[in-house]
Amino acid sequence: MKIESITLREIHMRLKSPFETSFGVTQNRRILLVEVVADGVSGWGEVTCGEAPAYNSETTDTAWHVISDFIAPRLIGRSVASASELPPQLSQIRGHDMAKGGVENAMWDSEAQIKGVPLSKLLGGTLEEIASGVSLGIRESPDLLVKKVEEELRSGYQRIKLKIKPGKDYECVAAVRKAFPGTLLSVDANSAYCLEDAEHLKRLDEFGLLMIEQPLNWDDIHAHAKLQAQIQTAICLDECINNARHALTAIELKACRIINIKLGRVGGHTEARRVQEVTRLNGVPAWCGGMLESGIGRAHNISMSTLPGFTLPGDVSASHRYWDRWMGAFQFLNQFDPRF
Ligand code: OSB
Ligand code: MG
Repeated sequence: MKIESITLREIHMRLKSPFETSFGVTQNRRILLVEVVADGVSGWGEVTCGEAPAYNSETTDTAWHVISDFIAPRLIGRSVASASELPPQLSQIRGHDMAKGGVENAMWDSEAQIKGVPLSKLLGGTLEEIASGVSLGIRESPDLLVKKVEEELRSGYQRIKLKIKPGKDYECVAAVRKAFPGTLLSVDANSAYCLEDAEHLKRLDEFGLLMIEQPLNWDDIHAHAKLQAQIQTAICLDECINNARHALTAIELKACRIINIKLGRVGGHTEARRVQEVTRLNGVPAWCGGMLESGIGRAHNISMSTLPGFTLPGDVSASHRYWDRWMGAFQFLNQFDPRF
């Protein structure tokens, strides 16, 4: 398959309502879509970084720069037998995994179309149905949160994840747990705590949570190992895991008992599949994380979630929870909207 062209497009979409995490509030998204044409066939991918370097170090602008100036020039004109050959070609570019992932995943889409097989099957997916959870941003009050959880459970979601931060943790979780004693419930701190908070985090043990996601520093596997030894709730690592080596390190150090796999964070389908293999071979449950993607990123996430290692419900909730179809189109055409 000859890579003929790579086109980057920035689209602006406004979330139906603000999404608050411990690192900030997101309302207006600047998303990069990647179109790769190989053998005349167009494939699409999405770069999943945020607008600011708050979740990890990448941003919409760093991805634009790295794809335009380093990734695309290395790939255009090359021939590959599979999209899985792209990562070695990009290994001299350190980091920028979300930028790389957006391009690689577009190539996987081209390959699936050229070979006439669904992407999920091309990746080696075996599941015919996947379970879906939802991620709920931080709310004003525990009451509002409970109302929201009720609504999502009525829609059929199989796991509820609550974003937490210091001051918005114990009472919120207590209220939800009291209202829904049997629900599969987890929390995500996005690195809002430090090891000295271990006693405080231990208080969450009483709620029988499925997991606490990334409580400590975004790049500190060792500290999570120390915390996991002190709390009963399973730690799930998100930000800390950028590749299969990190996953193995975290498992061997007992820094977590569950792993969240995000396609962008690990640099695309090829590495995501390896991370999934490491978790599966070590008996560690994995699930697919989300990054408030548009439908293109979400479609890739869903294909990935059919691999056999994905044993827990993922953050693959419906696009209509975040996006209004008409608003999206409007923003796309109005690049000079003052809100951006
Ligand atoms: O940590 O999982 C996260 C959104 C933005 C940045 C980080 C995270 C999230 C989510 C959203 O939890 C999940 C989704 O896309 O539905
Ligand atoms: Mg997370």
